[in-house]
Parts: sequence; structure tokens; C-alpha cells
Amino acid sequence: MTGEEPELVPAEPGPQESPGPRPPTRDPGQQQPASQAMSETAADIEDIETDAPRVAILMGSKSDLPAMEKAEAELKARGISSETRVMSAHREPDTVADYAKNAKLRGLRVIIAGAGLSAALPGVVAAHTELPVIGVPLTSRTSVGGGLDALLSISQMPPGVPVACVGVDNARNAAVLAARILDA
Ligand code: AIR
Repeated sequence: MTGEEPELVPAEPGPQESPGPRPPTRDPGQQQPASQAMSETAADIEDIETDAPRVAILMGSKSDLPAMEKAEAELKARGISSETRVMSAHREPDTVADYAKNAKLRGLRVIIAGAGLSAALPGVVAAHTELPVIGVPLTSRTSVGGGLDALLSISQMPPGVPVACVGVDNARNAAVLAARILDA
């Protein structure tokens, strides 16, 4: 060091300057809890604008496509991006679990899931994700009670694991509800 040390003066805002919002004060010795950091990161991810689909349209079989296409058409008409996948909770349980577990991190915000008969798909998806799940009970070739089998399978979820349930074969309403959830 040479000469005199300059005197360190705290910067004062000038007449035109405003000090601006203060950053939150945190004791430097105090660590941010990991859970808080993770939820802040998740919130940041949700805020990122991307072309990634915001709504997933799932169905238990290709035979469900004619009914479930109405959800896709409704979302498209509203300018809401979606992706459509066929996966069965009974025939491909691991695929369904993996998809549901990754859905939120991939940027999806709502999941629509349609199935007929013993329609486990919406409930299994809801078991693996925090995202809102809208179930569509579907009629199928061997339905009983005009789709009452699927309606009860989807709507009678146990407490703590909710699935919203629209009317039998009413995939369009699932899309309208998804749009309302997204405020889009
Ligand atoms: N399903 C497929 N895996 C589990 C269920 N519940 C449903 C499909 C479809 C019905 O079984 O969602 O509505 C008949 O499927 P498939 O493939 O035989 O036509």
C-alpha cells in the first residue's frame, strides 16, 4: 500500500436517484433453507415464457382418440399449446408414472387424462404430480352403464389426491376448465 488510503464514504443517492427497493436482508451467516431455494427455482421456471406445451392430453388407448381430440381442438382454438399422448395406467404403468413425475419440470401446467372402463389413468397421474389433473370418463365398446364405470373410477378419488372430473365423453369441457385454470 502507498500513500494515504482513500476514505470510504457510503454512496448517497443523488437528487434524481431513488434508492430503489431494498433487497431482502438476510443474516450472512444464515443459510437459505434448501426447500425455499427449490421452491423459488420452481417458481422461476414457471415464469419462463416458452413454446413448450402447457397442457397435456393423455388417454388410455388409441381407441379414445375420437373423443379426446375435442380437447385438443378446443385448446388450439384458444391458442393454448398442448401435447397428446396415449399411455395406459394398466398396460404401461411405468410410462405413466415417469411422464407424470416429469410433467411439472417440463413446463406443463395442467393435465387432462381420459380413459374408459376401470379408468385409473387420471388418478395414477394425480398420484405422481402436484399439477391439477382433469379426468374425462369415456365410453368404450364394453362400457357398462353408459360410462358410469369410468365416471366413478375417476371421480371417487381418495381424500388428498383430487382429480377434477367432467361429464362422460366431454373432453371439450376438460379443455375449457384447463383454460380457466391457466387464466388463458
Ligand atoms: N383402458 C386402457 N388401459 C386402462 C384402461 N382403463 C381403457 C382405455 C379405453 C378402454 O380401456 O382408455 O377406453 C378400451 O381400450 P382398448 O385399447 O381395448 O380399445
